[in-house]
Amino acid sequence: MSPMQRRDFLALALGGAFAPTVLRLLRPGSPGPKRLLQLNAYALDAETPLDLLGDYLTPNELFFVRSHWPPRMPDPAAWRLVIDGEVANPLSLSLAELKRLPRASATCVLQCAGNGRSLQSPAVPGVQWGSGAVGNARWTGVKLRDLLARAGLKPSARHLHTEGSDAPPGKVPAFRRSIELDKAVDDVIVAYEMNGAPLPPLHGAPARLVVPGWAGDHWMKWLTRLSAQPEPQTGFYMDMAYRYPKTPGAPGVAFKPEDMNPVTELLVKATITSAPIMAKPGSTAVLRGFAFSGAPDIARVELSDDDGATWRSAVLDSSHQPHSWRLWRYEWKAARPGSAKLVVRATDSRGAVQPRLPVWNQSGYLSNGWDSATIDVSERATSASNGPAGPTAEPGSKPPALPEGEGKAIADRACQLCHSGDVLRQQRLTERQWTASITKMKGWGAEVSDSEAPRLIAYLQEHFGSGNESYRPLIVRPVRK
Ligand SMILES: Nc1nc2c(c(=O)[nH]1)N[C@H]1C(S)=C(S)[C@@H](COP(=O)(O)O)O[C@H]1N2
Ligand SMILES: [Mo]
Repeated sequence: MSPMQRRDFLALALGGAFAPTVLRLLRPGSPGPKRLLQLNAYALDAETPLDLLGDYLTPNELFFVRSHWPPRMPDPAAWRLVIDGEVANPLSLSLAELKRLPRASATCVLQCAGNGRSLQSPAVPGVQWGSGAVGNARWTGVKLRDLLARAGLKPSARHLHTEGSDAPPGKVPAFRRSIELDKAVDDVIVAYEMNGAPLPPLHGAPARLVVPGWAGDHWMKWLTRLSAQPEPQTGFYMDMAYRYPKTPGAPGVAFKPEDMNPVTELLVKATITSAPIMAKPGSTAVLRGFAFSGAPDIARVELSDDDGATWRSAVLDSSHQPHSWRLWRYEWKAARPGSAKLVVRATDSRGAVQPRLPVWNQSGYLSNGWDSATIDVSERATSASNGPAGPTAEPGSKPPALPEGEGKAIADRACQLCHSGDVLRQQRLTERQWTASITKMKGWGAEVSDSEAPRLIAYLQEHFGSGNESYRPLIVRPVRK
């Protein structure tokens, strides 16, 4: 359990009014309610509670959602996928035509580059994902290699520019991306099915890219165009965003774009999905989780109860495909009474070892520090296990308003063009970070006059400054099949 989730759990467990709910959730074998934790009402950002990520395949209705802005979902009957650029025969395919081409499947992990952002220290701006912006699914569609062969790829093509049907509000730059052609023709799929069902609208229907081993920003949803080009795509979402330090620096010191490389492969990472919170001395505690990497497989998952001095291997599940996750299971012998902290790390099939701390970067990408669980060893232990993180509100309830204050009206008007107030409520930023964010957002169309800016920044800094511990994902998104 991450520190944030543990805090949530403790807040839940200690809140008297919620005690009956907590007891119900903690009853051994109780599956608990199944729902996503919504971090942003619009554009929708919702993560999966870790206790629901215990299966090899993540069910579609529990799969995390991350969209930059409200989708414009294509009408499947009118939809076409255009393939053009450096090709001899440009194509325009209907969904029926796409489905007539040879089928290909892959079971692999989709993880948002920002998963685990809330664990970066010092805090960074953005949707404060816990550890659940990740899932493993079976994707089916057509190999990109086959499509490009049909289109007659020219040797001048080096990069594949990708576009979806969604468009940003205001002056926000479009989410345009590109992928190196070597990767595109290796194992990328244009997928129209997810876990055997038609690709759900929130996940990119009628078709999306599946880029095994690479972070979610490459997995274009609501795909409309693939264009083979000699050069990579340019613009904010290539040149500024989705970049990761070439070499680690001092935490809190922003990197220049040229000191970073584009985010491509995922980093090796193990996550705990279930662990007891108490155990009797002499008993055996079972911990479970998943592990994945940008490498095709995980070689080892190890746990330590002495802060990394000694490690013992977990048992890896046999279910596996290249770039899917490995479920793991570990039995820990509870010895002395007291509080024990177990940490977990994974090693991938290329020998990369998960680090104790993630590499700090100003966007909080690819956070992969050791996960941990704390077990209280006591004669009085019952068989409680870690329940789901959050929520503290009933499904369907409205997000709370922003706190009263001089700048509230400005925040209500200017910030919520692109995202709900939830995103403000979860930040923990310094005045400097708020100032930089407001400058960026003004460039993107947020209407903040020069006289309003200082009042807005003071308001945000007062309520959502570093040290803001008030945020919890409060809104539960009911699951619809
Ligand atoms: N068209 C489009 N595709 C997109 C996005 C988007 O905002 N628009 N978000 C990307 C990001 S950042 C991620 S992490 C994944 C999330 O996919 P999911 O919502 O199916 O989990 O979609 C990617 N594809
Ligand atoms: Mo993402």
